[in-house]
Amino acid sequence: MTTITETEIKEQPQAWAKTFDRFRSNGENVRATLEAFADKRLVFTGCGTSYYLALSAASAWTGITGRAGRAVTASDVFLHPSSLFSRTGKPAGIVISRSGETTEAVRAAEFLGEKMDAETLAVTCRPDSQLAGACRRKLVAEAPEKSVVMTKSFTSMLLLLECLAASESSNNELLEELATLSTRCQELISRVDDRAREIAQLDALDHFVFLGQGPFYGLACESMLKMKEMSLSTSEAFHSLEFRHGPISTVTDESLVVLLLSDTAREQELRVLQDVQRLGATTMAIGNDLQGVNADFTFELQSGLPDVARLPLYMPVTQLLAYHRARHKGIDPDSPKNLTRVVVLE
Ligand code: F1P
Repeated sequence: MTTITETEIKEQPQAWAKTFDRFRSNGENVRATLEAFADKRLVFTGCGTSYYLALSAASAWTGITGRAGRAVTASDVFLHPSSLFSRTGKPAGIVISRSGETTEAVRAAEFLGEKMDAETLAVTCRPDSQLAGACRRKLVAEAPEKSVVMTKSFTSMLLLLECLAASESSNNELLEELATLSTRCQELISRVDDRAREIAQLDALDHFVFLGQGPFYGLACESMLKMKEMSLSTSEAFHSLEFRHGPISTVTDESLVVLLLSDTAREQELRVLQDVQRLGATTMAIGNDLQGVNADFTFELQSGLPDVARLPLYMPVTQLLAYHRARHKGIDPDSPKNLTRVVVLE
């Protein structure tokens, strides 16, 4: 019996194609947004999954445009602004929220726009939301979801922000690479689903660690959150090399360490995987050109794309791992424990 969550994970190819097409037909709005953002320091913000999206999007924005972007939690924007913003110069804020109704995200947008007179852009799946109304501009991802946990909305909004960065830097080659992700995702999901389920059904595993550097760290955090939200498993995320600086002490033979492998830091990242393998962990690598990689499980993306162009492709693998783990434990991913679709505060 399928679920809403599985359906939406497998709808990612269509969501990415529609999101990309909507972006390309939205040229005037994109140009106006980029003009408003010119010479501004960009602050990416959100909550939960949308904060982890902000982490990856800010890192990708910096790598693509050469202009500094940073990610902060929406709550810190209005609760600890002096710890975030310099007293001189105005940032521009990109506020990310699937629902557009998360109180902290709306409050962050209002603080940026009203208290700091900053330019604000809503990135959301709901064009008619409070957030869209609280921001001066909006970009919409074509990824409406019924599920509580975010899957296609995360990757579609990430794709949207990468398209924005590619437009900012007039990088048409990157835009063309991003246009191919939908087809690549369709092939990937059909190729990896069964193996993700087999691994998720290994009862010997009970501790899940996701590792990533640079723009992959936000993806590692989101993969950790999916595993927690859907399967209620012990799950953690770290910058890959940071794992040696203490958290590695928790590795046992029940650990599955998943490396979201980059090209940029490939050799150093693979050494971490060897270290944890020597400690008895089961290891998994997701990335490009994995022939000869010494890991218990490898998920080859077959993308041929550079790091920043292939970021969304990692997520269906870890989403399916978490989804199948939940089903194996008899948990309904459509009704995650203690969670609601939107966190609304009084
Ligand atoms: C943010 C969020 C989700 C979480 C749950 C509650 O939602 O924290 O990340 O999985 O659904 O809301 P949004 O602001 O992106 O709508």
